[in-house]
Amino acid sequence: MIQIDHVTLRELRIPLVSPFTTSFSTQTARTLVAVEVAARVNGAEVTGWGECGALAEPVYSEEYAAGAMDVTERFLLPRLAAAQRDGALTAETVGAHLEAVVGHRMAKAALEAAVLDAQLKAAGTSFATYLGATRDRVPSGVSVGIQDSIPALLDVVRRYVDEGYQRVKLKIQPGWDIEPVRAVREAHPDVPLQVDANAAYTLVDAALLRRLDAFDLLLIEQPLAEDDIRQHAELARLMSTPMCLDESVVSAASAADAIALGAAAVINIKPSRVGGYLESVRIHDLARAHGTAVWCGGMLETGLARGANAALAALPGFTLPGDISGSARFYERDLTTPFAIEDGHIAVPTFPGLCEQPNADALVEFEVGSRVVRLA
Ligand code: OSB
Ligand code: MG
Repeated sequence: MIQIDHVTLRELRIPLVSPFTTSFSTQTARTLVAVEVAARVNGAEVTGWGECGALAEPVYSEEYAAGAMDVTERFLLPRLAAAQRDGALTAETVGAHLEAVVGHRMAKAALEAAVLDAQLKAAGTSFATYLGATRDRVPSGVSVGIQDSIPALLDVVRRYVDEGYQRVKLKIQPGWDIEPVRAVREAHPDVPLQVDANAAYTLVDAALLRRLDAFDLLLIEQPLAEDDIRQHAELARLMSTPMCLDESVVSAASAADAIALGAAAVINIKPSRVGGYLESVRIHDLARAHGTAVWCGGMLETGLARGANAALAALPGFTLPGDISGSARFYERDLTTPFAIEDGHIAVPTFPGLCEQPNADALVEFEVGSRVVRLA
């Protein structure tokens, strides 16, 4: 059982090494909320950390960083305070205590991660051990944003392939699809390649999207809107490229629907999007039972969550390389010891909990605001 004394919510703004452009935005910095939980576990004082996946603006999903901070303070933390007054709080019950609040999965995920981190640090247990991870390193994939030109794209992809990345994911959108994918495939005939549209197309584009079948892609990720699970199933029947869902899968329940409808041959499990690591494990288990491949997606995680994603991706059902690149792909300075890609892989952390204690100077450098909420 855990007893939280107070929670510090920090809004951080961390510059990116290069702009990251998707069909929904161009980011030059990662704005995120870091959750620090100061607690007692079996009498010992511990600090746990969680990172909220929400971006600065509600353009990937409906959540956004300032909103996550607000809902956490106003509606999530009071529920955890009530739960611990009843003496019933553990990381495993955080999800149930927050269930009455609709949505806000990224805010819930960050809080659950921070409580779980505190609990595992108190026990001296690594996240990989807690999860039952079966590998000590995971293959590293890279997500490549939309570029200004095809030569610029080829330069960027060449650099990542030379760094050892095991698969390349290209962001696509209408007007930046067939030709960039063709150019990368011609330059790298053997590289494992996939595309991500972030919901930029409609079923009317089916004939265009079918042309991607010529490029031997591992999968196409989320071509249609978040709500269009049934339409993804229709599109999947029209294409030979395996259909993968990201935005549409927000829970184990929606994953079950997507699998049953034939909308997802593959699922991108992004812990923040689905409400946390524990729901991620449930989706992994469900997908594995159905023979549906999964891989671990990302939200430009800092060191507060990158290693935890690697531990999750070390479960046996994660059969495709994830968007778990080295810290240097996004950040010149990370909040923790940076994760480095070695021989195309990221090592699964062995330290207790989900992350290292963040560097205090880095927190100061990147902080744009903070709030302390007392629970005890
Ligand atoms: O769709 O997977 C996505 C980043 C922000 C929002 C959505 C997505 C992404 C990425 C980057 O593709 C994944 C990463 O390396 O963190
Ligand atoms: Mg995606």
